[in-house]
Amino acid sequence: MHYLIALGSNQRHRRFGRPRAILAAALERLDRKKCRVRAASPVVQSAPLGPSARTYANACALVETQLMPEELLERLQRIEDKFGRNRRGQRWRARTLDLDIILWSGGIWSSSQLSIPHPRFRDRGFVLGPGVRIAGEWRDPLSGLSLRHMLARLDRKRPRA
Ligand code: A4P
Ligand code: MG
Repeated sequence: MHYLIALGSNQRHRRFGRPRAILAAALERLDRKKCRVRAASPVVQSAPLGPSARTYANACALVETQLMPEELLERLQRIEDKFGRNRRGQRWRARTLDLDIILWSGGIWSSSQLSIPHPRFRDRGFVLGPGVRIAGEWRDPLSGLSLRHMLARLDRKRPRA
C-alpha cells in the first residue's frame, strides 16, 4: 500500500535543530521498520495558517508499507513524540513535528481517530505544492481531482507568494 504523508514543523528542536533539519531527520525515522520512503519532495517554507506566528517548513513523502491506516497513524504519532511534540495546549500551536496522512492507495478511511483523505488538504498550498512534486497524478477519491489539478485551481484562486 502507498500513503502520501505531509510533514510540517515550525519550532526548533534542541537536538535536531531548525525545522528543515527536523523534517530530514523525521524522513529518516519513517524509512524504517516495515515502512519505506519511496520519494520525498523538496522542503518549502510557508506562512503559518492559524494562530502560530512562526514560518513553517513543509514537505511530503510517499511511503510504501503493509501497515493499515490506524497502525500507520500510531507509528506517525510515536515519531512525533520522539521529536518532542507536545500534545497539550492549543490546537494548531507551534510544533516541532506534525505528520498527517493525506491520501491512501486503499481510498477512503473514516473513524473517530482518523480521516483519509485528510479533511483539510485541498486548499493548502503547503501540502499540494510539495505533493505534486512526488504524486501529481494521484487523485483525491472524493472529488476525483488530481493533486496537480487541485494545486492549479488553488493558484488561480490565490496566487502563491
Ligand atoms: N486525525 C484525523 N485524521 C488524520 C489524518 N489524516 N492524519 C486525528 C493525521 N491525523 C489525523 O492531530 C489531531 C488528531 O487528528 C490526531 O490525534 C488524529 O487522531 P494532531 O496532529 O495531534 O493535531 P494538530 O495537527 O494540531 O491538528 P490538526 O487538525 O491535524 O491540524 P492540521 O490540520 O494538521 O493543521 N500552517 C502551515 N503553513 N503549515 C502547516 O503545516 N499545520 C497546521 C496544523 C496549521 N497551520 C499550518 C500547518
Ligand atoms: Mg496533524
